[in-house]
Amino acid sequence: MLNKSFYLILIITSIIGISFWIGFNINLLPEEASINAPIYDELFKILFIIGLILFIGMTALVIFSLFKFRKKEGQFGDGIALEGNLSLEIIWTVIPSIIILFVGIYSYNIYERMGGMNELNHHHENLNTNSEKIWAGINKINNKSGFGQTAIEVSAMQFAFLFNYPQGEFISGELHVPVNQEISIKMESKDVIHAFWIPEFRIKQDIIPGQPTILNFTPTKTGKYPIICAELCGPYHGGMRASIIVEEQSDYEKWFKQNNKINL
Ligand SMILES: [Cu+2]
Repeated sequence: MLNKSFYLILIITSIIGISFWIGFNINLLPEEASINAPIYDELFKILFIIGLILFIGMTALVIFSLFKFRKKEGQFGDGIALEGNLSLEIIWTVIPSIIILFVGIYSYNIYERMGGMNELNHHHENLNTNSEKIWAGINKINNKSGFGQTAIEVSAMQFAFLFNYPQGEFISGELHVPVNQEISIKMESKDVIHAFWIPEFRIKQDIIPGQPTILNFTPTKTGKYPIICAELCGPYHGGMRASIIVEEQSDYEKWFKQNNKINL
């Protein structure tokens, strides 16, 4: 008996150990290119490890059962009927409840740290929003009122994104932003629900007709990253993509000057 539980503990410990090792050493996500990314990835790692423990544990149990409970020679029927197992039922109710509760609270904490729980409707100095209500989004992480230095308006329509730079009064098909600076985007849809998603930044927000939403983020790496519509919005939804170009401050200013329609 002691032998049996010893092996059981050994197997469970090694499954947990292997899951943690894979979780911390194998990265399935694209590169981290904004200050939101490392925060989000913490949660992903934990979810990945929980998933691995379940997957490896279940697979091991199925393989074990295939051999252990094979039909024996001369065996007919299914054996004695079993009715209920209170301790087993308590275990498989309590453990998942604890896991779900932990994931829920931890997700809330991550969303809060990314600025998702911050008040959205204080003064927006840089955008002519008047008293327009912002319905949803991610605010600045430091929860300072107002928009970041670089304020950009995003229009989404079937099947494109357009980027309006109010400070230069021009519209671009590509989103250019300076690196290591807080960017604020206000998003509106011309038709149906779209979503603004940059996988490398780990941010995503719905764009809803008649209900403006915002996103605040700070890119940390220069480069070109995809902007993807993540809400099935029509037959060419799959082609609704744009690019965000994160560049050094000087390159960004050069690009901005080339496009600027004010003070020419
Ligand atoms: Cu779309």
